[in-house]
Amino acid sequence: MDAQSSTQGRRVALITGVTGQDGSYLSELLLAKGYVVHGLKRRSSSYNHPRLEHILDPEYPDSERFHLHYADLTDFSSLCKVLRLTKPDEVYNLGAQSHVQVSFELPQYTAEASGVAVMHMLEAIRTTGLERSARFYQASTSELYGKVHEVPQSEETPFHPRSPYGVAKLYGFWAVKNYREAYDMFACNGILFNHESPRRGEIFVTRKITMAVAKIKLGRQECLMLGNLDAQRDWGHARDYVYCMWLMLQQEEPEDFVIGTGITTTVRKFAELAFARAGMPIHWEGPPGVTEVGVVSEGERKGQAVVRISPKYFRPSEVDLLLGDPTKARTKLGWNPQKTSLQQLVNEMVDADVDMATNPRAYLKY
Ligand code: NDP
Ligand code: GDR
Repeated sequence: MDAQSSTQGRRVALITGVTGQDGSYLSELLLAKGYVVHGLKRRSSSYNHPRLEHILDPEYPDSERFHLHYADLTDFSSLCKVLRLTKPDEVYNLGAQSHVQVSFELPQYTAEASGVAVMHMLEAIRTTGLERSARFYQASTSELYGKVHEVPQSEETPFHPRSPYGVAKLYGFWAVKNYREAYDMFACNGILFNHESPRRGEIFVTRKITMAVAKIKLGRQECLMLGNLDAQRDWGHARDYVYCMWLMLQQEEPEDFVIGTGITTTVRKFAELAFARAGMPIHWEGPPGVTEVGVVSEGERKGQAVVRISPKYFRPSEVDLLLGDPTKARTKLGWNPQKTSLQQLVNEMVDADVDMATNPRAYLKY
């Protein structure tokens, strides 16, 4: 396909990580805005883009403007090839090994896919001669703050990452700043706090909880195992956050922005809200010394959902408290940090998971 000849004057976007949670929402947003959207997909031995299935359906109104290309962030030549073919006006670098706990198991790969790959993308843009025309968004993260030095966390708060993932993302953050300063590229970091949705990956804590709510309610799962219940996160909705990514690339000058709701909640509270949505009180269980409650008999916990604390899910070093200060995004971008409340997010995720657990094709709706 000659990608350029089919743009018909439309703006062109390239999304790495298009098969992920954010990639799917961003694709919908950009297609609705009239863009031609190109996405990178990795080769996999099995079908790996269920979050895009509805967009790939020829019945989807903008399907003909959506294109997938094989590439990998760790393969520089594949990035140059896709950039040369598509000549994007906007590049959204969302691809990463994005799981914090997994990054302790795969530190080197995480460094490459979530850190050095940012340099690959920036350098590939220069190599293909797009550095004056293409605007670049980097998916930076509140994990950069890591160990708590100040709350709420703003664009001025110092970084202290607490995982190989955070360290890799720190490299990417500074690569973006450096290319902006050195080559005058339009490159921005969005420092995004946690954002969730029914499309969230299944091993992140919110989705793990809401899927368990659905399965326990339907009698298909006995209990939910969790790690640190006291961690506090600033959770927003992914759909609201991808809009902010787009806004950042529409500004006159490239700048970095913190994106969060300004409200923080414990993992424990999220679980309570999720099980309450399905009408189930929680019975907390855990090894003595780890929680206040020991394991009890089935009779004692009748009618309650069992949530068991397991040290298996504790991290070698934890990020205890994240709370974003979205003042700059609110004032400069006109972005509304509280468009979706936590209760609305929990309700949407639980309801979707109950629906999907009973109807296997229901995922196409979410
Ligand atoms: P997901 O884990 O849902 O998606 C990650 C995407 O990256 C997937 O499309 C994945 O492909 C792709 N990917 C992974 N490794 C490679 C590689 N080597 N080459 C090409 N693509 C690769 O993440 P989210 O959508 O939740 O997050 C998007 C980005 O934002 C990530 O960079 C994440 O680190 C960052 N971020 C996320 C936050 C959140 O709360 N969601 C908060 C702050 C930052 P595949 O489907 O094949 O695995
Ligand atoms: P996080 O998200 O590490 O903040 O990274 P995750 O949902 O994995 O963990 C949030 C908090 O919950 C605690 N926790 C558990 N976590 C998981 N995954 N599974 C459990 O069973 C469990 N029990 C308790 C964790 O210890 C942690 O404190 C996400 C990712 O999307 C990153 O890519 C992104 O950069 C940051 O958010 C902002």
